[in-house]
Amino acid sequence: MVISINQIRWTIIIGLTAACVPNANAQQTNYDKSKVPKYTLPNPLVLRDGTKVEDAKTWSQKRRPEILNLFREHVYGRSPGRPKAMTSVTTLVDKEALNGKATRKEVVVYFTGRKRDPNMTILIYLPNNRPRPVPTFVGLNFSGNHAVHPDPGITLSKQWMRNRKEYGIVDNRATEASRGKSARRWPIERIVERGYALATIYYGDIDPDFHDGFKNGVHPLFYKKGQSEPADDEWGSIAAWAWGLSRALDCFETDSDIDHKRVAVMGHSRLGKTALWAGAQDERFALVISNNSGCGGAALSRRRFGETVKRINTSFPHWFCDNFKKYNDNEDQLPVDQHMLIALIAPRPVYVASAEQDRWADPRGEFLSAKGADSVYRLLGTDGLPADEMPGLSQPAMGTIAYHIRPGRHDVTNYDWERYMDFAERHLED
Ligand code: GTR
Repeated sequence: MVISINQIRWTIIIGLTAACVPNANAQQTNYDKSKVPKYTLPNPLVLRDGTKVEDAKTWSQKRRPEILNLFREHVYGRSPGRPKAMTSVTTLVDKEALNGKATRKEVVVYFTGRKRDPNMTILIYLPNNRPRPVPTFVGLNFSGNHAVHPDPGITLSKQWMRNRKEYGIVDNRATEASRGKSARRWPIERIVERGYALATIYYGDIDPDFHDGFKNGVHPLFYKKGQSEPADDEWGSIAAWAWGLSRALDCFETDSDIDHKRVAVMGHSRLGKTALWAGAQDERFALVISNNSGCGGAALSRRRFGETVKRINTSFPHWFCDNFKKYNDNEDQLPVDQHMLIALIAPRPVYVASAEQDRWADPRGEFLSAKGADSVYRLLGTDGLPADEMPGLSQPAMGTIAYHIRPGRHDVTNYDWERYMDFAERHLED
């Protein structure tokens, strides 16, 4: 083989570039706690005009709507409500799923009532050992409903999915080999054994997770005449996913199997950000769980530790509303920080969970944010977060706000789920 000088030159250049990129990124990402800048968080209990919030009425009538509006305007964007023509159809019921321990259902939701428009399929497992209606965990999934359990009765998703060989996803579509590939993150047998139902939806049914200028997914269903993408203060993908969760709750209200007053919304990572925003806006969610949600989720933006506002807006320009980009490298100007997102959930129970190795999501920032909502929870007569300092590994602090950090990486583990069910038992059982 003859190698030309030019080939050698290019190899060196490519090699150097590859070697430099991770270093450049490493320099931009701060993982040093001594380099966290000094910052002042906005006080959730002071109105924008400087008035102190000293009672529950001022919180719920003035400050809560004010904060909600700020998050809509500057962070996630405004979303539409429930479409009038929305319909749902139960397409499948198997009372003998999981060896007779559960009933499996699938409900297809037609957002506009028209079959050709985007629609979502809710997969539901109900415990057979508990009288209905049952309290329910609802959460979006990353890889399709068929991936949460090897159960061959689950309908295989036909939606676009990011290619992933090890998940059996070929040409952006799931295959039979995709079944059960994320079952590790969804301990369905344990959930039904502990007496809860699980409802889950593929998030790509609502909006496929890539930046296409909002041509696919639910956004175009709501464009005004002549509009081709959301305005600066209108919903990005996270808000659309959260909107889908609220539409699932609309369906639960008419489903006699599900206790719609006892629905816990749970999500991991970008879907943890989504669960928080869904729970913050929609007070019908009785309990909210953020698993390793990080930047734009539970973690405080002002700490700029791990993933930053600029970084997330650059890697995922479609997740937040366009106004959020104004805060790239400019976090101190944000009229909110993420502790106020958690405060919006008050006085309903909220669980924030971190993982030790998940520094990208800033575990300490997640804890401080949960703690930062404590004053609102206490004003509303609850016990808030019973921890002044960050608890040690696997030592959950559980009040009406709960927090834990467990060993290991960015993931959802059985440990996480068991704690969420302990928390639900504490708050959702009579
Ligand atoms: C990462 C992103 C995080 C988190 C994560 C995920 O790439 O930077 O904010 O959302 O993806 O959702 O898995």
